[in-house]
Amino acid sequence: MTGLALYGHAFSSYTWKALIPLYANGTDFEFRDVDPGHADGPANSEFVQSVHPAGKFPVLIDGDAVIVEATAIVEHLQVHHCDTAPLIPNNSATAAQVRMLDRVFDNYVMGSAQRVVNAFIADPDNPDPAEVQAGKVGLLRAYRWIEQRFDDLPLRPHVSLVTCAAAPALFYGDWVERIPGDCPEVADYRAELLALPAVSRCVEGARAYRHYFPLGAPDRD
Ligand SMILES: N[C@@H](CCC(=O)N[C@@H](CS)C(=O)NCC(=O)O)C(=O)O
Repeated sequence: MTGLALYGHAFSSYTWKALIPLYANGTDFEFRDVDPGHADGPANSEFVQSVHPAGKFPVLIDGDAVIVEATAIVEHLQVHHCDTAPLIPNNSATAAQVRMLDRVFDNYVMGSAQRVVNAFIADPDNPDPAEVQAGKVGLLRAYRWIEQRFDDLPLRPHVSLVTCAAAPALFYGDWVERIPGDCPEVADYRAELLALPAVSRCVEGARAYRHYFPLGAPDRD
């Protein structure tokens, strides 16, 4: 046992972001489930509340170290637990671009999807139309930004920090607002990501929780 433990939920996009590098590197770790239906769920949630500045997951424990924020968890894994799959390129100019993409996927793909999801959580029968519209417009704008720059961006090789951010963001983003026909590279990239063993393991691990998706999960993927 390495002393590594990840607090999170199998359906949570940001938990996937931490699970993908752990799975890709075959890292030994304990998953501490925060689902209320899990025997330790309430205690695990309480722990997350006590250590995260906003009470959010994932949270990684590595011996005495507590690491919060999914990007920081990936960076920590790169430094301390990276074996076969390097997560941040050695070339510092490429690494800067990788970190830029990480922000784009978190803030403008996942962040836009989250606006719509949050509107449905707040009022499932009457979600705030302004929030739904803003989230969907934000998603389309982000998809097109990526599409237009596709060949110039370090989206590959897998599995990098970009893979960790892009896979959950495009998986759930597409459930909120489908990647449109004028973004074929982004649509193909999503399919490529979902076929990666570490990502597919997350998709399968989350399948039992699809009823949690506030907009209703589509019958695909
Ligand atoms: N910026 C955080 C976002 C984490 C986040 O939003 N986690 C969600 C699950 S995907 C969560 O904890 N939701 C429950 C809550 O906010 O109470 C990160 O990158 O780790």
